[in-house]
Amino acid sequence: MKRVITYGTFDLLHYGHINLLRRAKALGDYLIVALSTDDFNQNEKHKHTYFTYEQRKQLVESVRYVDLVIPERNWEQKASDIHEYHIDIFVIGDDWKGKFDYLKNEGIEVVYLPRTPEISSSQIKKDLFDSGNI
Ligand code: C2G
Repeated sequence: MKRVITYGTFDLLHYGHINLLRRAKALGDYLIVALSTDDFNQNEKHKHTYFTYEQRKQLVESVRYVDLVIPERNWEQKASDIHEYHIDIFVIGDDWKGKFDYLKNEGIEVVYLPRTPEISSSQIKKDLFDSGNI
């Protein structure tokens, strides 16, 4: 049983996120998503999300590729998560390429997947604003 983990905010869940989750799951048998909490988004990632953690959790849990959603509370928890959840593969989009190579020291694979072009939560908000729909 190959266990995969990925991390993110996943606000305004869109097909770029789904593409990531689908490919991440395809690398193993069990996919955990560590979902950034509201505090972590605001204080560390400086992201203002449209949906709250609970709302984003409900959405991500409904994705067929996701087996478990846990909170991502800080930048430092990844190494301990890997041991706590017996992870074999860490996956994230290639906008983070190289940033998490240190996790290989925990004895796991680190995989950066190409991002889906032209879609992002901030782009959705901008397009809606520009179109006068909000
Ligand atoms: N993603 C993607 N294609 C897009 C948008 C996002 O592949 N068009 C991927 C990102 O690369 C990431 C995941 O979807 O792997 C979630 O995206 P975000 O919510 O923007 O994640 P981020 O804020 O980068 O959080 O500790 C790691 C951070 O929590 C990662």
